[in-house]
Amino acid sequence: MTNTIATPISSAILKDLPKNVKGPSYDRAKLKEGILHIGVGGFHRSHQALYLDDLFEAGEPNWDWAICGVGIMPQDAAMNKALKDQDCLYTLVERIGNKSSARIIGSLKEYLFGYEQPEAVFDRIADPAIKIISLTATEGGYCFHQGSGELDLENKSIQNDLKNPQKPQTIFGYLATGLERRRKANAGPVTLLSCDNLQGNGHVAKRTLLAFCAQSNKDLVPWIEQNVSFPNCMVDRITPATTDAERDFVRTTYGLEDAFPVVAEPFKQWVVEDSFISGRPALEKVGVQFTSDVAPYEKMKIRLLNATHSAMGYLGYLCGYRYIYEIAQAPEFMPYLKALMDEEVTPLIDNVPGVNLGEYKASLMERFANESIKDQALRICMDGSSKLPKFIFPSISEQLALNGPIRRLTLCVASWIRFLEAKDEKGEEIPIQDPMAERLTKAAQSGDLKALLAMTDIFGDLGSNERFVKELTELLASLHEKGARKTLGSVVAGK
Ligand code: CS2
Repeated sequence: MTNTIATPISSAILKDLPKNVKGPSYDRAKLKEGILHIGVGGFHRSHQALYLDDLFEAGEPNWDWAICGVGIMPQDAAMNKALKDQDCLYTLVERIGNKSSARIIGSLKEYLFGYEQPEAVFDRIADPAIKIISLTATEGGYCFHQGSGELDLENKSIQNDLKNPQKPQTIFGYLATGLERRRKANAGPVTLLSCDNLQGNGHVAKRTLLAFCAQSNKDLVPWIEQNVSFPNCMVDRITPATTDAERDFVRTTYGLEDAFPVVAEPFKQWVVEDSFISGRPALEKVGVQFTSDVAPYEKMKIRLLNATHSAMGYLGYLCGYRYIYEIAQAPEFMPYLKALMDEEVTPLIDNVPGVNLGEYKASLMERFANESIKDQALRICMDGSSKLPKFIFPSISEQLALNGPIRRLTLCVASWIRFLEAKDEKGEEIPIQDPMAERLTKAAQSGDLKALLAMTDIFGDLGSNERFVKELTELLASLHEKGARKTLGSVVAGK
């Protein structure tokens, strides 16, 4: 913490911002909420909220698409307080090299803390002015079983929501109660736009929501089928978690006191399937790509960017690195990451219209190496139980079916399992953040690989593939016997 005197963010400072900070030039009072967004974290605020802010800057007739943000997790209390204290304004800083630019984003008009006021969220879902409900619920937030692909009805939070529809814990409980109210109020159709890193995120959202409603509100199922559209989309922007370092940076560089700024890389991308049942903002004016088939973009992004992130995160952490840029710049990692992308993932990627995969991969390596955003390895290592099944396992399964190479991808799985043992090579504790941490760490520490792989809700049927199990066993043994660096060296050497 530094002692610089800084101006707290609020509407009042917008007319007199520091010279090096941009703010909304449009009149926020004119904005009306047309989008309800569940999951207002760093990513939503660096991505969707920015695109809308850009759109409002572009002028009329777009004023009906402001965002009403919603937080449903107890840990959203800090965001709730920050946004309420700051009139829903926050600083978005883009950083690369020694350049940075800051801007106050005005597209978020209101924030509802559903954890404390679920009724307010249900009512807003039923408000006819809301035409789009968008989601960043994280990969785990859709609660589906990896083996069957179906909603996991055994999940404790899902069971809570089926029993307590007025005090839900998951997106499904909020959506079911809110949409039931919308149906009864005759408030019209609505789009449910998932913005999570899942292939076919719209399909997943539809399948899981309908499965939930089949248990909770049967009559709602046909209404949803006719009145809700579920576009798929690919979203991309590397956005580290906000820490005191970002708050200090905003204070010292821009003279602003922001309880929850967000720092991101300059790159951003959004490719969206154009199926919005109740209309949509003209986001094509500000760089969003609308298309009829998002699948190739999603697959490319998730299997290359997110997968390589995971491979860097676990193994990099075990090697003693704490930031993604350090790992991306480490000479010993480069050939590993390149071979993982080129040999094990690229052959699985279909032609992506307008994209040269070679250039795409080179740009990923540059983005990973961005040292000024200081993306944390531990942010990437969070929630492995829901990330690996989406980012890594599908490529392994597809390569197994082709009898293709899986060594580097399997090293990522072995590193994750070694990471889950929760003690590093120096005997220091590894902080595991995963809703399944207890179960996974117990199995990883007992060295019972069979028991781990038997968790089909995570591993699907990978545990029954002999070749995969053999390679995983070897790599895990090497991580224990030789350590992370030497194991990386042997995999790079083709051993
Ligand atoms: C990361 C993503 O969490 C992760 O594992 O790979 O958050 C990544 O930074 C974003 O998807 C980039 O668009």
